[in-house]
Amino acid sequence: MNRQKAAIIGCGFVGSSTAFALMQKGLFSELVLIDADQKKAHGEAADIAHGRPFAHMMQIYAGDYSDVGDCGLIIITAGAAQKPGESRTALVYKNVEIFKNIIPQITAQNFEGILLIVSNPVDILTYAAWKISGYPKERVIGSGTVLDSARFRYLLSEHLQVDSASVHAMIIGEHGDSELAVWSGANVSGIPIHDFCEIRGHYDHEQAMEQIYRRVRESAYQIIEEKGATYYGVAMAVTRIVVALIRDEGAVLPISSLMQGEYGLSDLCISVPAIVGGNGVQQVLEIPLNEKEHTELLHSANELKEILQKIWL
Ligand code: 6V0
Repeated sequence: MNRQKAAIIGCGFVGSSTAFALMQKGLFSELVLIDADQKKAHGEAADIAHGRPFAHMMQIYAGDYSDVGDCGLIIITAGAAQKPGESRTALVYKNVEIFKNIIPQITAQNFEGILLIVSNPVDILTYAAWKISGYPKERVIGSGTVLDSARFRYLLSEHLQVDSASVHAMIIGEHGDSELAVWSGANVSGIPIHDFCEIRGHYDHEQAMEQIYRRVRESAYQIIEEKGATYYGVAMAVTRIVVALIRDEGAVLPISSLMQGEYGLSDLCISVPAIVGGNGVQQVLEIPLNEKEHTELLHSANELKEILQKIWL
């Protein structure tokens, strides 16, 4: 296996933006782009390759499944995307069928690396990829609520006028309408969020919490309404996960992975904080949640379970 070689399957808005972001990180020496529309994959590869003199040495080219066997990482961004007003779960049947086509073509190549799923609904498709591939659970990761948590930290940082890197806060659960904000653990450099709000002159906690959470949840809908798709934010979120994997960081990120008893959940993929390193998911963490948050997490898991019961894998 060549850990410096990766593939992206699906070169639409999200796949090509991710390739562009990865080119600038200099993590890989070889990046293969695969799409059902080969012409598109070729065009995206050429466009990004032309920026190489300003970035890092990396071969980027349009390929096919015969190129993925020795990859250390495959990122899947193929599939239908949300239309204005459409929920992520509405994509499920179409995209599960696409995964039934893609995953066996990967396993046929004796791929031994990590599968990183980005297509929506990401928690359902991460479970589908795990189930169809038969790979160990640590090797199948969904981008989960890494993007939602970034949106959350960004909005909190705007509210409080501090650097978003100093804001520690997470969205967990489904990457979708039933996700929840872990307010009980949110802090700015160790100062509990409500205390920090007061330091910055904000006392309207209930109202601000509701508004910020609503804006996080509605971000994708709003952007899709305004420009048709979301891709730069997710490309940066995916790049963050890839850095953790390739540099074997042991970073704690709210990715989607298989639950086996954590939080009382099992046999589904959902986003909760996990330690992410070179071999994928090193450990799922059970962070402290208050009663309301725990109930909301169980509700979110139930929503996913209901969808899983309706699909055949
Ligand atoms: P897009 O621009 O329509 O691109 C999808 C691409 O997939 C197209 O180029 C298709 O040709 C290709 N494709 C379809 N079927 C196959 C197949 N069987 N094999 C190979 N390629 C195929 O969509 P976009 O890039 O905007 O979105 C891609 C997926 O990412 C969607 O499911 C989105 O909902 C999802 N997103 C996930 C996010 C996350 O945080 N996890 C965020 C944003 C979008």
